[in-house]
Amino acid sequence: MSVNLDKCWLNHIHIDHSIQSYAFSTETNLSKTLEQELTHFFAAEKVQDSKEAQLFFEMKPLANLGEEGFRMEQKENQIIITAATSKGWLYGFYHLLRLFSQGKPVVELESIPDNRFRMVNHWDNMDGSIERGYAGDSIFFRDNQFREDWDRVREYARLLASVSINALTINNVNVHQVETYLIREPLLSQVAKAAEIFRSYGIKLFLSINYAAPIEMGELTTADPLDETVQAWWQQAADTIYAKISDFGGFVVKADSENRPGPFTYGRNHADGANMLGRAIAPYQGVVFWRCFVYDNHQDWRNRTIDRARAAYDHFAPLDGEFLDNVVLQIKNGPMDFQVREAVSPLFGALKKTNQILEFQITQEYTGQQKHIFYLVPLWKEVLDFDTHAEGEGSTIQKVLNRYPEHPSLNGITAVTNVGLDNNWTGHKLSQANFYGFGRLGWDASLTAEEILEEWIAGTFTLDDAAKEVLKEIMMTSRYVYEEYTSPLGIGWMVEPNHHYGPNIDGYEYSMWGTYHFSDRNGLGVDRTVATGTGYTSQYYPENFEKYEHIETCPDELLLFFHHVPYTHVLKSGKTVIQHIYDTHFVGVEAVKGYQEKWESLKGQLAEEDYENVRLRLIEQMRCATEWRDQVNTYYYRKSGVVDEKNRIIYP
Ligand code: GCV
Repeated sequence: MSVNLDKCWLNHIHIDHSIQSYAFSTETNLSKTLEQELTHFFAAEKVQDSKEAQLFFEMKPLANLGEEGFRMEQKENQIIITAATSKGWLYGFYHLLRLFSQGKPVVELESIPDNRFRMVNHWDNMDGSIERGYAGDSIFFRDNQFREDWDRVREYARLLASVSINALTINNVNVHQVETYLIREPLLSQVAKAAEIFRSYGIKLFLSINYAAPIEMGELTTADPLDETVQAWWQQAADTIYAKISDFGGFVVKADSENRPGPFTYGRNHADGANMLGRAIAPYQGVVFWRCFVYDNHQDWRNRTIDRARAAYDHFAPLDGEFLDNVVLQIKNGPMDFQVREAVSPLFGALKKTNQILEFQITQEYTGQQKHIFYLVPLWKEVLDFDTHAEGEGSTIQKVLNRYPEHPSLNGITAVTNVGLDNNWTGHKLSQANFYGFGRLGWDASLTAEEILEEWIAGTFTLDDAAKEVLKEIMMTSRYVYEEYTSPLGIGWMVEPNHHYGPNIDGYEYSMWGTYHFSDRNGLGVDRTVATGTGYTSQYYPENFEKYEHIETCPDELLLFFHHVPYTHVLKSGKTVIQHIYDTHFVGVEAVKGYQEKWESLKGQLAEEDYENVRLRLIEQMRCATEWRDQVNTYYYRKSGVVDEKNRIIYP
């Protein structure tokens, strides 16, 4: 079955805005890609009855637009897109399509991206499986080879560029199996082919690498970053790659993390490791993304002084300023791991002399695995708008990303992508909105979650206004609803271990992973205070430290992330913790039931395929939410012995 962007956004071009022809102001190196887009656009049936309007492209190096920005205006029947490069034109053209799909007029505007890097990371394995992938197998690999479906890769590049993504990695950060390494032949030529396709859409290709590759490949006995033979090995590796792909982006590295090799083995630190790689690719303007997801995953659950949440800051904050200019630290949004609710990583704002990129997770590992509806953009907005107080009030994460370091700044946002071979790319049709939203936020962090959703709905479906509102309401509430029927008040981690789907309240409680809730007969939560706990709160600037350190000021939704409290503790809402747990679990399941009814009301306005896609997944969401409710409520009733004041069914 063919898959293309018409199954996604950019689908509904409003007829009043149709245009008849296009022209270029100067002889330029117009990219083939844009030409194809225009051909595609003008060939579409929907523009054949169009008015006599003309689209005009102007190439001017306007200083304020930079390399990627564009300017747009309409003069009578001419729409003019001005940019310094054909990439800027392309982004401008996609923006125009977005306006058309929403039936909006062209108003004069200049648009430049908020982030230098807007990137996605694939966790695709060479055998074709995807770690934490929920939309089918890899679009790149099968049986330890490239699939060589280059048309599909091209469609994907188009999908990415349409939401302004300008960089990607194609392979998993967990790099196994030496015979499938991509940094050398026989697979490097295929990487070059993929890079060529992405290049034509303005996207740079990066590779994840195994830090111990010289050993794994049987060529050296050490991977010590200060060892000259190791340095020479990586230099040679870099030379080989750049000889094939002159604009190769660089490396993404997961080192000393979850059993991956790294510089710790040799008594070296992360700056030693990252800089060694940075040096090898610096002559080619390559960039190293070095992940900060580094923690002890062999923790003793009996030891309550060790706190996984502390780890990234403890490892990396002391190294601020020691990284080369072409090294970027890649930091997950929270200190734990993409939970439905967790605190924001205190590393943002702590690093002032180091390039940094914020890592989100589009793929719904802990957030319903593309079987549950979960519109992630509100969660991401919360992170970007979080005030670190690094330079006084208003030092939001987005500002921190733009501000540090001043020279040079390779800032950005990246995310683990959620696409696979499924016909609609993301398995759950509504998960497309997360992919779309990530790209849009990367370009313009000031957009609201609602604005982004409206854009996506307009480009994807043909719905009347009432139906649009129904869909918006479902999606805008989905994060809270998911949170209600899963783990309470910011504690997280009550999922089935390994695959991370469905409830298992004590699944991680006595494990080595550092992810505990410490529920006993009196109470629950992790004490991360300086006064009596792990001291994690001290990693924040004073304003946030004060807020989180004290139960009285700690927001309810993060209470159990920061504090261990009795079941009878009264929340700011006026409810006890135990009653809150009971109530939210009942309310959450009812809300999913409501989603089912609302979705049924949309039948007839949606393509049957899309309608059924979500209807079937809602049945599973309802089953799973009910399981969560009953397990969590029963568990806490049994632990606490406190009865539900509304006398609903809780299994004794
Ligand atoms: C790619 C979590 C996930 C792992 C993932 C890891 C990471 O632990 O469960 O699948 O590994 O994060 O971000 O490296």
